[in-house]
Amino acid sequence: RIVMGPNNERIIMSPYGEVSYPETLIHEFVWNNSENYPNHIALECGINGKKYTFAQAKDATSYIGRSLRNMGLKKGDVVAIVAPNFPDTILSFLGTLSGGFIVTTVNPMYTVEEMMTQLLKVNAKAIITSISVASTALAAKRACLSHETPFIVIDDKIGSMPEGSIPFSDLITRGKSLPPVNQDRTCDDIAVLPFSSGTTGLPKGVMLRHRNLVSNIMMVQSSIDIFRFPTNTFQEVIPAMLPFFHIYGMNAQILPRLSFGAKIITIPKFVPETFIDVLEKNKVTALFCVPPIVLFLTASPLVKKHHFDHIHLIMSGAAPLAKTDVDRFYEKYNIDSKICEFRQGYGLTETGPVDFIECGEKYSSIGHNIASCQVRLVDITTKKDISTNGQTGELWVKGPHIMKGYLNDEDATKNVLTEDGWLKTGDIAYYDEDFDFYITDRLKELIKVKGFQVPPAELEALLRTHPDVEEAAVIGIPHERYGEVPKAFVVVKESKKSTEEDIKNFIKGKVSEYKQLRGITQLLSTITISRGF
Ligand code: 4UW
Repeated sequence: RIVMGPNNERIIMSPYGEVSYPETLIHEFVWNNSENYPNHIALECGINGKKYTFAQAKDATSYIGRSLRNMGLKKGDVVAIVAPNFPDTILSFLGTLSGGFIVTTVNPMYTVEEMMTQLLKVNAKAIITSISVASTALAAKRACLSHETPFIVIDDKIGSMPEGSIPFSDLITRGKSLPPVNQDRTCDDIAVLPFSSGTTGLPKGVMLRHRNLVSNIMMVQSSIDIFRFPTNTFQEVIPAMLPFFHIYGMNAQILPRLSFGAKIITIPKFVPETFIDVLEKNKVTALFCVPPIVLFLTASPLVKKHHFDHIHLIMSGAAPLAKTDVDRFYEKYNIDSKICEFRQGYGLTETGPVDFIECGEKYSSIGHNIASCQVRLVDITTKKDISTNGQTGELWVKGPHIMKGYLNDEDATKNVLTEDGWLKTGDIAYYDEDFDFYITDRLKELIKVKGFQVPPAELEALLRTHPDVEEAAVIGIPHERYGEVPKAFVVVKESKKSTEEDIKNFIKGKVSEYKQLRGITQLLSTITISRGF
């Protein structure tokens, strides 16, 4: 398993070998197999039942691309998609790519200020949003983009769209009569710019090429046999409650599963009753979760044994999975762990995202590196490769799935990507005698709340804009349900009178809910104010 590199690096190769993947653009790859099942449902809304077959979805994406070109957008322009999970959100994504553009996915929970920051960093040339988010997205657009920027709204509820917006459905109907777009992009062109703060600092656009996304899907697929292909009598049915804007929802769940013929049932927000309703009404076959949802499965009285009757796979990722939660799950429902398997994945936005998947029953492990993913474990003080199992070091990964770099940020790119292609993850890990890996800690400045990124630097910068604040530092502290929550240490200028409550309120309106220094009772313990140095 170990190959020595030219500079004495100890490279841990994947037990699954090397993967081959097609030189295909991601939006074409997704429909690669669809001619075998054109009339299967590809996308269905878990709220209103709106559906598209594979044939309809594929055509719709082509029409969307044509319409965007027809609006004057040019090859390589960036389109911001700011919408919760709907079938049309996924079609917007694939349609934008088929028009020859780049997508940046924006968290629809963002405040106006957070959206503006991202829109400006990517120089967005169009926005696609949904009615529920439209007023925030419009305010952000008005504040930072030109008046002519197309503002397209997913229009399931007719009549409540902001003035001047373009109904999303028009893109599909008008596109039919427009000429097809020449697919003159290569696999090395950028496809998507999701945002990540990486190992330090503020969120940055992660430049993922078509190649990164396609190779990563095939790296997973050729490593582990988790997924069943459709037949005349069987189709995977997968609820999609993890947000599409985040790389896990995007390229570890929705796009790969769609490309292998699954039916995706979109859930715009994880509301327990909505989720249970989807489980009741559908023969769901696989669940993609973050640890708080695994906890929900084990703890909520709404979840019943029969909900798992057709489920053969439960994936978890984006934050550490507690073995006790998995044990409790099997105990509570008395389900055979060989029939309904738990799998933990590990990865990063910067790696498109999957690097590791656990395939046995070591539930606290992230398992082996997947096909074509090379790994090094580097001692954080000596900077030499770890040579024995059980010792911790920083995890480095390499392969065809690694990002090109951070958009317009060479320094940040150099900090994480070495010249010979190794990505420093900022995570601390060790491996056991079977080369199963375990994440033990984070070296980088990142807090994960329910699997979502909360960059401490962002909160610290905001706190410092408060007139009474002298200095501020933010860390993550463990939280029973969310994994971690942000805690601030704030030094208030001498003679100033701001209270914990004032500072909490100051932050409140400026960042999305999950980034806030939390709840009143928690706040007393999550924010410590000391006066003067
Ligand atoms: N255990 C401990 C884990 C784990 C973890 C991620 O927001 P990002 O950039 O990206 C993600 C990606 C999630 C993901 C990848 C592959 C996969 O198979 C899967 O689930 C099936 C999910 O969240 O945050 C990256 C950071 O999140 C932490 C770790 O610190 C990493 O650098 N992280 N997965 N299983 N920590």
